[in-house]
Amino acid sequence: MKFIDLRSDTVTRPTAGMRKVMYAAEVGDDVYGEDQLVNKLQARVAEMLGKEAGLFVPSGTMSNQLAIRSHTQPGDEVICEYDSHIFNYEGGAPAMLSGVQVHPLHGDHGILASEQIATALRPKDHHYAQSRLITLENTHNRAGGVVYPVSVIERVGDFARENNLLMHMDGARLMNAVIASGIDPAAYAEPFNSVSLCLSKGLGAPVGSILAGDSAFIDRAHRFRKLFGGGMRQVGSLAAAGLYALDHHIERLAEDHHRAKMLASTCLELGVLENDISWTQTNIVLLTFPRGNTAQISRELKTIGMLVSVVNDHRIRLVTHLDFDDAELNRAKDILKRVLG
Ligand code: TLP
Repeated sequence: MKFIDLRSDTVTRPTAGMRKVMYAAEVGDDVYGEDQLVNKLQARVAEMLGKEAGLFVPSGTMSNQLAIRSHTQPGDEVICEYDSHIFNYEGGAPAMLSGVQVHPLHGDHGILASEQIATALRPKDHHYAQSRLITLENTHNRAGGVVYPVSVIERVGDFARENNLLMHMDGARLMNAVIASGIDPAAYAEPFNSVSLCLSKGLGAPVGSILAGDSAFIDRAHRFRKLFGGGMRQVGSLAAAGLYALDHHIERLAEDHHRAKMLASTCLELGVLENDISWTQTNIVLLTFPRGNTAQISRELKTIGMLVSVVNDHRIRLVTHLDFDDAELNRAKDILKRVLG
């Protein structure tokens, strides 16, 4: 039986076209800066985000952690959202790799407003950790793929500038936000000192993220990439996959969003959609259940061919992606009705 795999948009396999460019890629040693495809990919993403430079790194986690390490000193404080990936899913790395303290705030569906961030700002007093960095996640994964309103980001940016704080965007799924809103990636990125964009989520590349920022920042991040063990050698074939993803897999994210909406409306009919359907804005659907049921439901879904993510004891996540087509959508709706109807 072929499973319908909705655990994440990271589960996609390179398409035939992508494999072809990977096979044909000319490679060089990127630690020497000699891999031309890596250089091209870094420059292309930096330009797309309106930043001076980019750095190819193995994962979204490394990208976020390099940003934190490069922006902060040990003992600083990083303000983030309570459900953010940085706070929940990166193994406590800010404490371990950067020696910083994380100050999480509960957003509204993952969205932090500047007024709320203002309440977290530490006084300039030796009792306190020094607030240094604000991180925002766009789209917000645990909130269900919610798109950050650009006006909210701009106000947070003004607040950060007025208070001498730096800004990092975890834009693992930034292109989903771009396609859902029609807003230019550079407009989203403008208030941020750094942006991390994943190629291995909705964009369908097998590996890699790009961290972008100004040249001095990227130079620092480059040093920390080496120190964290992320210097890579002949990775042009991975960069080729990333370039292919940028050429072929951005516009099509709209299909993933449409299929997510279709799944959400089935879940709504079944009474298990967590939020109002207007919150299903991109490729993530959150399902809600009485506490304690989710592991059992996930096992039942698996028995008849569907894989999902159990987020916790009352929430299941479905993520649509490149390898999930209309035929699978119809099958997925049937499976959901059979198990949850
Ligand atoms: N998210 C994964 C899991 O770790 C939860 C997923 O399946 O969604 N930022 C955000 C917003 C992410 O969702 C992820 C991956 C990352 C960073 C980290 O990327 P990787 O897995 O490349 O380290």
